[in-house]
Amino acid sequence: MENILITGGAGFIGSHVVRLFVKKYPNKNIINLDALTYAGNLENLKDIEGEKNYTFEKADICELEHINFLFKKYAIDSVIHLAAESHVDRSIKDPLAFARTNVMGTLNLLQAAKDNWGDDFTNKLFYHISTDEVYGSLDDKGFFTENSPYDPHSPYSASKASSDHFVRSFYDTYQLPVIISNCSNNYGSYQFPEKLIPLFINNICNKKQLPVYGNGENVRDWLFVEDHARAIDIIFHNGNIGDTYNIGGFNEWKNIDLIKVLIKTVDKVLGNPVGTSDKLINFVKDRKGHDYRYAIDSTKLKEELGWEPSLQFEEGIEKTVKWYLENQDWVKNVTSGDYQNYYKEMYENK
Ligand code: NAD
Ligand code: TDX
Repeated sequence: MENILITGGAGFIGSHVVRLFVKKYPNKNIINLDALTYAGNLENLKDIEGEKNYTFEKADICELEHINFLFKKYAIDSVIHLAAESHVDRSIKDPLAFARTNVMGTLNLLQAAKDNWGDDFTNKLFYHISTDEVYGSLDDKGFFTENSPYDPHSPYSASKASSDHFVRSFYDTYQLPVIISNCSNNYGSYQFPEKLIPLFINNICNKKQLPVYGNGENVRDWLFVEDHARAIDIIFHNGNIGDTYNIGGFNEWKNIDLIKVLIKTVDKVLGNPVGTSDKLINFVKDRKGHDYRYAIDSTKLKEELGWEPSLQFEEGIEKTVKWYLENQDWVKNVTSGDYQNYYKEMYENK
């Protein structure tokens, strides 16, 4: 049986990828490796616990000896690498944590793959999951393509850019079989409520202010997380070794317009009169180095591998809002403890 190591599988996107692979491929062993940081939560995978082809290993990708041990223990054939520090605001406060996990952690995994796979890379693959933020910021025109130059601005995007470069260097230097994909902003179930969409859904439900950075004119390109997981499946199985694939939904929104859709949807689902939560919008100090616009051109993925997003945005947002409202235990669980300190420091003690 093929043994696939998925790192960061207890996080937001990783949990959707693990679930998809465990259910769709009963004849492949899925090993989920995750350090269970504040962002990792095994509750995200409760429905597949106990499946025969699924194993969880608590491990830190920065500990090379442990990673080497696990490569041997499970005779790992391929890696889908999602483990990372992923929140831009946290990277502004603590850039070193991002260099440690995103750069050194990725380099450790590459080194472990190279050392454990020896000279024979037949049926081996190191698939690295990255972000559109490595390409920097766009003005009102144009899109990021696979050939756009790297121009990261935040410590988060700089660390992801660096990890992408290390992945390519292992292909160029050692011919390690690698693929990279760079995706736009994801939304959907199990996203930690530090990111815009789950944070704002939760705040609207609790009648708390909605902190809009700057003038709210920044643009992001949003993709439903299950469409990202499907793209990862297709690229993992059919992508060209050495290639990069951009993943995005051609679905750009100014933050302020997106926030209005969120407010409308939450009010509708809660049965509130139209306009009830509009007054929660609160323009606050801008994020430092805030990138203006991200927009992905995913034509290559569509033309070469036949992937397309499956959902209209309003439909995806309604599904997401309902999920958060129906899963209040999950929300309460992840917003207790340390989250309260984070929230106070970010949004209240200013
Ligand atoms: P997340 O923060 O929800 O999850 C990250 C996971 O990695 C958590 O389970 C955490 O416990 C684990 N982790 C962190 N440090 C670790 C370490 N040292 N060792 C082992 N595990 C560790 O992140 P996400 O939003 O699901 O993002 C997953 C990946 O996708 C990241 O690489 C991110 O850069 C990339 N990405 C995210 C988005 C997005 O919109 N969220 C878009 C494009 C790309
Ligand atoms: O409180 C907020 N107020 C606000 O106006 C927050 C948390 C965000 N914003 C703005 C900043 C961005 O313009 O909303 C936009 C989206 O912010 P985030 O949800 O923090 O996402 P972003 O910074 O765009 O990065 C995300 O997409 C790319 C993920 O966090 C990354 O992991 C991914 O690589």
